[in-house]
Amino acid sequence: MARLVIVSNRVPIPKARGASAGGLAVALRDLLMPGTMWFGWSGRLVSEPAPQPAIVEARGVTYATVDLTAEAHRGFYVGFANGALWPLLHFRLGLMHFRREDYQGYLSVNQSFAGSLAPLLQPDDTVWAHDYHLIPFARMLREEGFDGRLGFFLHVPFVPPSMLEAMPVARELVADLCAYDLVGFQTEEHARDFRDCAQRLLGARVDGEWIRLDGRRVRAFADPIGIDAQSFAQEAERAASDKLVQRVAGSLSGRALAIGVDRMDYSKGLPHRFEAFGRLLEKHPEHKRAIHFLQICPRSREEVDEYRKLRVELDRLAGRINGRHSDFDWTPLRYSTRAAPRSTLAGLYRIGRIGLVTPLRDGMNLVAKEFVAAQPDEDPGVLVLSQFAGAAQELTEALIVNPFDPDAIADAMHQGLTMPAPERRERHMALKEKVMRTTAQAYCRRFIDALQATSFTRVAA
Ligand code: GDG
Repeated sequence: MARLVIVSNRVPIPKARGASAGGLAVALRDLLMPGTMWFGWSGRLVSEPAPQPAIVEARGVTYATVDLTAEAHRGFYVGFANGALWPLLHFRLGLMHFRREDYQGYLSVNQSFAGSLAPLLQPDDTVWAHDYHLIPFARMLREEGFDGRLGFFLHVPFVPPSMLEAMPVARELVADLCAYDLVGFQTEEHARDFRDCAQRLLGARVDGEWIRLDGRRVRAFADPIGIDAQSFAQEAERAASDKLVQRVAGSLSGRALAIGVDRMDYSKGLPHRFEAFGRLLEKHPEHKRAIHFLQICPRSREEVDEYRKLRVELDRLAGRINGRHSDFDWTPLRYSTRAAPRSTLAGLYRIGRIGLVTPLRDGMNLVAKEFVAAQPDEDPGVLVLSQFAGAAQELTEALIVNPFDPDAIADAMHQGLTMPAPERRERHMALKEKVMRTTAQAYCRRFIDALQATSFTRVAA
């Protein structure tokens, strides 16, 4: 079988500290069979990047990484990827800051990635690139002479043509995505929006999942990502003996726990969620002193202004809600910006009576799936899930809410807190069956199979 080469912005070399909070490292863990290569940025900023990638072998996997200069990182990562593409793809045009020089920086980092990887490739390698940092990567790798299979998966949402057109380099981005053989999205809606963009912006012909352009065919399909549900469920069960989980459980004094776990990101709907919790206590005062809301939100991308502003906003809201509702012996909202170890997280989900997953937009949202996998079958909690998370397409037995409406979230929390056990069990069984079926392994297999099938049509079309 052809060697698999994964390419992503950050490379989670085993034991590298601080590299594991993001969704990608968690989701691809099961793909790393001996012989695989993972290529990308080392996470280091240097004044003179080495001409060759650094190579580290761990458990049979080759990790090849390159360094960046602070200036390249600013344009590529802070400026274009996270300052322009991320807000655009999360439907936040007002937060999109486009600067030509950032886009140029984005192109040159992709160019240097392609130039560094090309000499390490064998002709029959299968290359799978991940996420919005690497949109032009396929075109550039082709220009370096690579002719093997090239796939791309977008972890975040995609937007309809009317919104994408606000991006001054929209045509270039769509054309660059079409240089891949296979482009995967979290949901059918995102895949369709991309095909519509190819049609409207490039005049491509669309035939089912296929896009025909300049004598080539590209397939754009939905491949929803999942988690390793079985092992996460076992981890959650084991975590009952975790010291921190026991301390949190003890501190509840029999009260219900509502839990949220998100990178601190404006797409996750955290201010609306905090508001919603305040509304719950006002509209349904029977829950006063009967619930704790724990929000874990590790700090993220603090080099981007919007993220710093979000932190200030959350500090203010948490202070206001606790100031208003606390009692001398009861603090309703606990909020931590430190990352929790994964096993602790699993244990905390398990004792959660309500899982709050209310992003304003999200490609998938793995926390929703982790919460379901961690719940005890005999007395499960209830998932409150945003209609704008990709996960809502599958997890229809959750309480689906509009995340822009704090009252609707509050009402769903109330419904969850008062839901009879048989209904909780019925919903949970249906959700768990789906989470156990659409796993990370199934996602990877589907993508690789599709990539191996589609690439042969590239030349023939
Ligand atoms: C992108 C897309 C898509 C969070 N806090 C801690 C921690 N986490 C883990 C969660 C989960 C992961 O990080 C977050 O994944 P999400 O899917 O929720 O969100 P993004 O980071 O935005 O990921 C998203 C994903 O890619 C995969 O395709 O679903 O839509 O935006 O696994 O558990 N892990 C630990 N401590 C924490 O404090 N250990």
